[in-house]
Amino acid sequence: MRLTRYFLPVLRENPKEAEIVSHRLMLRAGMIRQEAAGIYSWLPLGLAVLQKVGNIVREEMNRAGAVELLMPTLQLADLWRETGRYDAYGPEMLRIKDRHEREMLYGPTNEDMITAIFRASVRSYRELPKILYHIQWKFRDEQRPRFGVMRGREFLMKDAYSFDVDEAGARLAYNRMFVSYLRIFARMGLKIIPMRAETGPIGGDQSHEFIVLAETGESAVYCDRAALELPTPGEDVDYDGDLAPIVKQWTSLYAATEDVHDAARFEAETPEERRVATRGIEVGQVFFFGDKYSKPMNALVTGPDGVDRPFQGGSYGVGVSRLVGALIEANHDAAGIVWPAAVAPFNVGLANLKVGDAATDAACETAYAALEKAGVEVLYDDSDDRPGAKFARLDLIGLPFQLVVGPKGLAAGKVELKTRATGERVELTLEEALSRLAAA
Ligand code: 5CA
Repeated sequence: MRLTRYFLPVLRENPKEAEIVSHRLMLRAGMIRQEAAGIYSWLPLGLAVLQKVGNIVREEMNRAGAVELLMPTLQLADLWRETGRYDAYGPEMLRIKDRHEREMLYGPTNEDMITAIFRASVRSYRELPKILYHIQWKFRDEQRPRFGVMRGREFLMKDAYSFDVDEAGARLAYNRMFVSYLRIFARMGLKIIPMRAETGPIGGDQSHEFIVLAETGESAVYCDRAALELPTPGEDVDYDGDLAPIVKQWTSLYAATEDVHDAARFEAETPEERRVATRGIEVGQVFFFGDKYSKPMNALVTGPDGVDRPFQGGSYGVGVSRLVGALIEANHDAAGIVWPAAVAPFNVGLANLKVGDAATDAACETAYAALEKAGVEVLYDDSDDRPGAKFARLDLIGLPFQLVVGPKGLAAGKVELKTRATGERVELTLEEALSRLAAA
């Protein structure tokens, strides 16, 4: 992508409304624009990251055997009346009427709708187990939307739903999703800790929140430092095998959110030097809720014994748009964002230090074409801004590598390759630089 063709409205000043670093950097780097409280446009750079995050979630859901579908954002109130949630949900639910005065709502979650989808076609335990998911915008009219995309009103969520004939099956589905979450966040370079949590309006008797430790997080959390060193299951993890030992390993150390924290237990179970009391960002939450939705909605399956009973369910959410903010909280420095490669909007920023200089332009065009051909995503700064402005902008938007091409270096046969995370710069021939980037 050529910068002169792109849309990257970076801000020079620090926006006053931004209280935390990720919000400030997302606004400054031209990733988002606020349209109303807690409602954002995703500008091209922000959208590129949002899509990378969404794709990692999708790949890992598919690997774990979940199947993607897409449900609408707008839902009928009557559907939610079947489970009693239309009245229970309160002012966080955005209620709307269509032209026929039919009551509708902008979905804050989809348990009720997926249960209706299931009820319409599944009859027998032979069709189970199943896990269905979608990645769709949600709306929750949060009392205090804040911190940019971290607590928005409109936000992108991956929500998965599991269907099993009995509780033992549902616990297996929970484990599958639990392990897949460990992989999702590790692939993004995030250290997370699963913590016991309350179930809130989703309900059920078992739940874990997946928490990124961060001082700017919204929840107070308590955990054992040793959890940060646990191994992530590999790509070859057998989702049809026994996942209970992995889940047990990750849930045996003390880790709890404020709502369920038990100070006496924390002290008894955790050696003092390993006790961490800090704050965290909840990037995902998994719930086992049994027949909470299937029972009132009469979504029955015939078991092997010939008896019909409500299916046993769970739901599994990932805050896709919140993750973009959480990733910045975990990856930034004084100059700006430092994207982990897996979610970077481009791999390389190519800076032409003297647009109009024939040799520099030619070298940049060669580099640009070669990188694109090698499948390396590159943002080519072909603007006529001063070098200082180019460097500052590239540091701000945080691409993993900067390839800097100027007339002086070229005269000596060299370009400069900078690694954003370490600040390391090396002088190389253009060919060397290109082959390093193609291999990175
Ligand atoms: N139906 C269940 C799971 S599928 C559910 O709604 N779970 S949830 O309420 O925990 O939300 C799932 C994830 O969405 C949360 O872990 C969080 O990362 C994200 N999320 C929730 N509310 C917001 C919000 N207001 N802004 C941004 N992300 C949010």
